[in-house]
Amino acid sequence: MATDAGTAIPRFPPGFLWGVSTSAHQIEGAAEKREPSVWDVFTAAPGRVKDGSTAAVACDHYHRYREDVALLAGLGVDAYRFSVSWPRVNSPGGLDFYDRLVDELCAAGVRPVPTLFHWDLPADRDWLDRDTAARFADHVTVVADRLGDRVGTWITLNEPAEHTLLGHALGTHAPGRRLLFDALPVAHHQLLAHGLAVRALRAAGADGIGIANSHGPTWPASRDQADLEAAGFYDVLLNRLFADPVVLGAYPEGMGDLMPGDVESDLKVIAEPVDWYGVNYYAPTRVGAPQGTAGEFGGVPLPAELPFSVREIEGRPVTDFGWPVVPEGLTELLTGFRDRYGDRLPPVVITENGCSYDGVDDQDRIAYLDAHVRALHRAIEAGVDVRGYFVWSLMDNFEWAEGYARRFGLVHVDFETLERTPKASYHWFRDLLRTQRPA
Ligand code: GBH
Repeated sequence: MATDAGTAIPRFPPGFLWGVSTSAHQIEGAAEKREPSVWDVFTAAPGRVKDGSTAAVACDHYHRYREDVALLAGLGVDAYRFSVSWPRVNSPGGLDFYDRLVDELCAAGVRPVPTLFHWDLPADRDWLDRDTAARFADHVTVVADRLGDRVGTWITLNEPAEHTLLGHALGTHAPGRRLLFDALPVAHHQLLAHGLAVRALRAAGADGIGIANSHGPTWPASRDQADLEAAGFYDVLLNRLFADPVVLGAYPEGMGDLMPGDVESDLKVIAEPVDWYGVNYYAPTRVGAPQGTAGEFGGVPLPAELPFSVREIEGRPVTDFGWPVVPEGLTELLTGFRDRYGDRLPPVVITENGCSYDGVDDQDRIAYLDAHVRALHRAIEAGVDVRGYFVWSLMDNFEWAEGYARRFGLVHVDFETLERTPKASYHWFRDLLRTQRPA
């Protein structure tokens, strides 16, 4: 994979932002100190999470955030991407937690980068309701008013594509709906929420605003017309449906007609200019025409009636999750974005990249990250304006429907004792950051 491993990683441009990411529901715990989210309701029902676990305690970051900020400082990152739990902000004293966290980060010299929604919707809200978009903007205003004096970089939403697909189309994530294509309003309402959030942030005097969308190249299974068409449709559904409205102010051809409400006027809100565009990258997807089974998406079996099928990418190492390791997919994705969106594409930040492997001596994670950082540098050399790179994740955490079985962290967490142990990859990333900016 990393054929050039061993030679030094090239120097990134001055001011390039290095960071790590987490999300509230996956690390905080202290569930009793906040209102329930759709994820609390979802995981309370049996059979939803593989190991039967919940995020009631998770990494207990709510109580251990000082220790975790010390780990960030030891790593030497410029920035820390975390998420603000909307149900916690709704609870008495909830915002105080983020106030303390931001203070601690600032004192440690780490830039706070809050995401305002990372899938933990208050249990009494619903993305099928248009009104949720407006209520989200209210939440954003409350957070910005409180933290805005110390926060200069904001993320509206995390991966509305995955939240739509897994949560509302396939039902393997909260809230567990299986609406297939009837889930499309959930995508539109989240995009509208994004646009309203950008406006709310600007009104609160904030800038440095972006979104974190998940993207990966779609590889057609063959050059046959049927495979090309199926792959094209998949690409529209998972990539362009979420990038085009934000970057171009338009839905891909035919998709706007499937969305609710006054789509043209909503698109003006959705296209509210952002300062940068966040990309979460894990792997490409190989897609062909429908066949007997539709394959899997990130380990989730797809229903056979879909107009495409996801095929295995052969001849590649896979992570513990079974996802193929394809670093050059990151270069391809970013140069493809530049070619498609041209001058309309804002500066890009990689807001997530990482892999699940077990073990504290995680040489496989080091190989993955090393190869992806090099692939990112190649995109910069090819002229893509990339301003930052965040590893998913700072520490092992609650990996949604997989429970605690998948470990994405640079820091190992023992979920019995909650003890944190930096892995080999933590030391590797720390050393990389040192060589990227010598004294
Ligand atoms: C992100 O989701 C989330 O933002 C984060 O909360 C989560 O913990 C993290 O990633 C790790 O899962 O089957 O090879 O085609 C990303 C989810 C990543 C799921 C790419 C589908 C397809 C890989 N997506 N994946 S593959």
